[in-house]
Amino acid sequence: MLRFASRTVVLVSVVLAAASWAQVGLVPESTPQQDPRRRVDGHQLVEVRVNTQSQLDALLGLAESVWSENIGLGLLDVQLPPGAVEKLPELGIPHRILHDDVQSLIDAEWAEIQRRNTLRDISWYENYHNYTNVINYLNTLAAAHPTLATVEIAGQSIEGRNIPVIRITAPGDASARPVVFINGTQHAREWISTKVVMYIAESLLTGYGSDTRVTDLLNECEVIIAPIVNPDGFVYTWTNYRLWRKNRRGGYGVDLNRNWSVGWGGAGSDGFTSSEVYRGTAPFSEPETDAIRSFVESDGRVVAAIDYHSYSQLILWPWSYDYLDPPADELARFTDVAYAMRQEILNAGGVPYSPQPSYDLYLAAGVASDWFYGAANAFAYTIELRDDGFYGFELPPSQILPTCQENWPAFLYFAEQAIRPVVISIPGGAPATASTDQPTVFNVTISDAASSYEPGTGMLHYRVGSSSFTSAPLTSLGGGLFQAALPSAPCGSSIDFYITADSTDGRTVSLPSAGPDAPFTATAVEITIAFEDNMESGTGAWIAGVAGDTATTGQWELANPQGTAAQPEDDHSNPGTMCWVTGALAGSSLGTYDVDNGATTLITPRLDASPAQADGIDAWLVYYRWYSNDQGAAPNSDSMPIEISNDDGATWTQLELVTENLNRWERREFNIADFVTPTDQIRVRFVARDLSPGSIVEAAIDDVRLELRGCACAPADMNCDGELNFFDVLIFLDLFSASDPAADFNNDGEFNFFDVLIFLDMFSNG
Ligand code: 0X9
Ligand code: ZN
Repeated sequence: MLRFASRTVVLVSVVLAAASWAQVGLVPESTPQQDPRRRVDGHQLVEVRVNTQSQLDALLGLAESVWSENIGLGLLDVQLPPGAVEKLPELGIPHRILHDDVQSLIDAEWAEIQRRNTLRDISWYENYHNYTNVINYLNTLAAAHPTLATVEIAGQSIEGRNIPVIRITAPGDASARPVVFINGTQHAREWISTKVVMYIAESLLTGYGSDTRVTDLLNECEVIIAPIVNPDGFVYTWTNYRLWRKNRRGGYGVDLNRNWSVGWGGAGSDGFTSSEVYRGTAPFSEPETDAIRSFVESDGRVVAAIDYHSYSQLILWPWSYDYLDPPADELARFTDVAYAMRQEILNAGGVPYSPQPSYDLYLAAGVASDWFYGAANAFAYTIELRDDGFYGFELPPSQILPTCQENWPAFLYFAEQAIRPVVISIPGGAPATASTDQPTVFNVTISDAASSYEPGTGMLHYRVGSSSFTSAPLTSLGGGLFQAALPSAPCGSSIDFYITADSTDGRTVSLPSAGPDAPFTATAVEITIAFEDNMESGTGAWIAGVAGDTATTGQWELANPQGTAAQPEDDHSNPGTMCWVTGALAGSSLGTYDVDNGATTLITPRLDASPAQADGIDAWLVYYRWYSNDQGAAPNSDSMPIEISNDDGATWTQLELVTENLNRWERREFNIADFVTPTDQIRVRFVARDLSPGSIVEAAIDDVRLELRGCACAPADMNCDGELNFFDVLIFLDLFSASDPAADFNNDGEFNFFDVLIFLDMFSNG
């Protein structure tokens, strides 16, 4: 049972009311008189590969600090003191030096911060700022938006510094609005996290009233942002040691992200004060974590949270303290929203962030996001910001703004999804083409973690050409999975569509969110199946295994797979049982028949895509794939390249590099011309590989097709003579008055004004 402590919240008097942003950005950082900062001259940043626990133990004895996320077997970034790197060969640990002198990284960063301090006209997000400056900037932001924001103090650190939070919501009574809580800098050295959450605060404040999504969001919820949860540690990184992680308890420090109660004391935390992951003497023994806990509990409205860290570019969901997943519907929601956030980041021109369960990285007991999810019942992620390890914690000031900009749309999406009760997604992506003679079927998921989906309200809305929208209910396939079917339509016509679902409290959620104002669009095309194999009738001309393959188990085979936690029990075809799979047997453990010690290659028969060289015809490759690499001792260290050749296998071009671990069949389709010129020498190969010992790799392929899609004649070219003229109009009118299906341009079974409209539309648009 949770104990909800009540706490009086102190309103901070807001200062600097009239200051402009630029002024605040130019407040000079205080430079200590005599520089007491600890130096780490000669320390090296080294990438190592540890294969055994005893190697890991020896390495941890040598290392000053582990920088990478992954404190386990496999690849690690470690900071080594002078002389340590020479000991790696005798321990049998292969290594690569990433930076020869960590101090020079720190010096370069400091020099750049000083240089930028002298620049005029740079925004607050183009340089790092110290604690005092952050607090001033936060107060200034609130003062500039007094109807939207208030700053409060959640509590004090061990050394008595304030832990501020800013509440942001639309004017009016906010007491019933759900709260989205985000924080930065639990870990002192992860400076970028403070910048990102401040940027989110400022974007919300400036977007209210001008950006409809922000306005809607703040009308519906309150966002609470704690930019610096660990003020003492943060100050210490500025004044004493740049690479300090923990709080300042006793001078040795407690890792605040091991001090939360859920799973406290377990794996990936330590009872020794000297450890980087020292958990403290009890859950919430530290005033910093306790302040946030009681703030959140006394508020009582938090429904979603993100704890921002750096680095590694990851989007992590629970659980972190053990190899456990949330219940299936909540897991689907975590997975879907995380992949959508990744896409938002990419769409903003950002760098790739990998979505995955926290435990995939390593177990870490007592982390904030487990507490938010497990104790506060919130939809909670940990996000590891830039970079991927080149600069690590010393992310150059030039990357602050890009990191903020890429994370803002991901946050906005997250907050919208988190406060809205129902989340709709299309797992394989919205179809880009539809058929001229049969419905185009695709899957839709409606994730319903909050049990607030109103059954039966899932709808597909579509229109052919510029007619009005028709609505059709989705067909339930069970477990939150639905099927939608676009109607067939005349070749070349466009079909706009969107999906909606209602929540039990009467709200309608739409995908895309703007519904009819910005729908998906598919183009109707004639589809000729040039090749199709559901794998039910033998291996045919498929090639399983090539010279150079190195896998010793789990080679590709055509079989009816035995289901495990990593591979499917059922193939994809219905009816059917057979698919290509990497070792079909289940074996005694997950690691028995997975891919081990190298690569195994599967190549399709030679496919003829040459008709696609004609005008208006595209050759599309369609397949269903299964991939799993998120279990075992070194999860997510492998990937499966899928490549295409147009010269019978002499050269290859990548179609996709599979890393998703959705543990379900996924449909993928590619327009071949986007990758290689379509020829009659097309082959596709699937390379499942285990490059990292200890990683479980399973893959499967089914239902491969080559489809030729296009329009032989323009849709209004009724006699198909390549010209649009009076004769086509005549033919159309004839067919129309005879109620011939060929004149039913919106395929609704009726012959009316809309069909004429669509015909005329197509006639005038060619
Ligand atoms: O170890 C942590 O606290 C976080 N990584 S960091 O490098 N910023 O310190 C990650 C915590 C998320 N949970 C797991 N990775 N299990
Ligand atoms: Zn961290």
